[in-house]
Amino acid sequence: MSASEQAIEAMYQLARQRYAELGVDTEAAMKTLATIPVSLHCWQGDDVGGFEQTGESLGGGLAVTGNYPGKAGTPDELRADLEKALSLIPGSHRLNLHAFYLEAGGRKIERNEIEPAHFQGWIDWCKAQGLGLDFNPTYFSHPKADDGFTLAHPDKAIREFWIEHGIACRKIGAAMGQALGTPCVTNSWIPDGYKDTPADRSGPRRRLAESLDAVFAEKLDPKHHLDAVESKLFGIGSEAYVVGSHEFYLGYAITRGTLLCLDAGHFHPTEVISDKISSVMQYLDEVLLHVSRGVRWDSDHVVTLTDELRAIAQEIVRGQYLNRVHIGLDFFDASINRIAAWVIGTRCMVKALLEALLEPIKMLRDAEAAGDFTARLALSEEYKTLPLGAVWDYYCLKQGVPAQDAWLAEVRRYEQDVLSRR
Ligand code: RNT
Ligand code: ZN
Repeated sequence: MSASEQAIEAMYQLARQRYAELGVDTEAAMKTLATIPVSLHCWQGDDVGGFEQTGESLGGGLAVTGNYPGKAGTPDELRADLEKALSLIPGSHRLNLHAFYLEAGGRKIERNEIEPAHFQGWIDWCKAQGLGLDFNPTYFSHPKADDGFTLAHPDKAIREFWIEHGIACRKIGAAMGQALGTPCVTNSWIPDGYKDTPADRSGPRRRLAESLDAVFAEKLDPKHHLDAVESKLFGIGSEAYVVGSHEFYLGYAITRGTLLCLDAGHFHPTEVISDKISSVMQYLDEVLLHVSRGVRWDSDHVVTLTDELRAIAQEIVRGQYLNRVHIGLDFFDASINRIAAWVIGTRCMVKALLEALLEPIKMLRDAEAAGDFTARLALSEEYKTLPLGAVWDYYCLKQGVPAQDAWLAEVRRYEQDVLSRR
């Protein structure tokens, strides 16, 4: 053991004692943590570019700022970058893929004609890496999405095209789930909306419900495949009206039995998804989270250990929702090293889950039940400075990934050896 490993071990033993005094078993927390997958979004690695190579620029009101060198330009590069990132993140996780990351051997395949075969490379790689796979239809960055409408488009032919894309994607998701032995969550997000005040708010929503019903018409085995629908408050170019609002999809998910996807960046700035989880769980079997960080106009900054991230993790653990909440990430930043962005965001998510698992919740609940709100506030403030970092470092060590900031040197080395040569 190196000196720094010895220090981590010693600090952990003290931390373990401190948590034990509060009735918390750090070993049990780490054991549970190792079973919680986080779905890493492929699109952080190439600025939501995809591999269709049609020259189409990023659409759907999505924007990635920055031009940090070394962006992945091929599936092999993206996989190599993901392998590097995953080697620096403790635990075993999942990959979240978008449909336009297909591998078609240089041929142009229309979105409504994609098949599981176009994702075999990803499936094989995930199998080799021990990763589960999640999937997303790509309803943007396409000429048929250029006027801002897809599934809710007034033109029936365009709606049909996108319905066919949705159906194709569910088949692909089911094939992924079957091949990997873990259900694939296929999440539908569409950009549809208006920049300015609509004259008809209802028509597009009626069309969206009909289109989604057509997409989801075929029942798929939940052992292999789960559907999710994702709402948004506004996007660039859809500031006044988004067809797929929160109320729209909450109602849709409840009545149709799909998952609801809550993206942390898709609500009013003072609204938080941490408060929504326990509400929607009263009516839904399962939810998907897109853990993100909204900053002013942007809904997709790299996840950091904010109060809201900690609250999200607390709600999942406190509510005993670990088997009903699928945790996915959704951010994109091209102004810093893209692999570091994945590592920072995912390590923060896992760290927040560890903090939640280490929470002396019984003390807080007892105080609350006794009506002793003084103690509830006093203790929750004291618990904020429990030695989480000591357990986190030890967990990284035990999981065989760099502890503390040692991962950054690995990213720098990779940048020098691989990224700077692209
Ligand atoms: C967009 C949604 C959606 C996308 C990805 C790329 O606002 O959050 O989840 O970020 O599908
Ligand atoms: Zn999202």
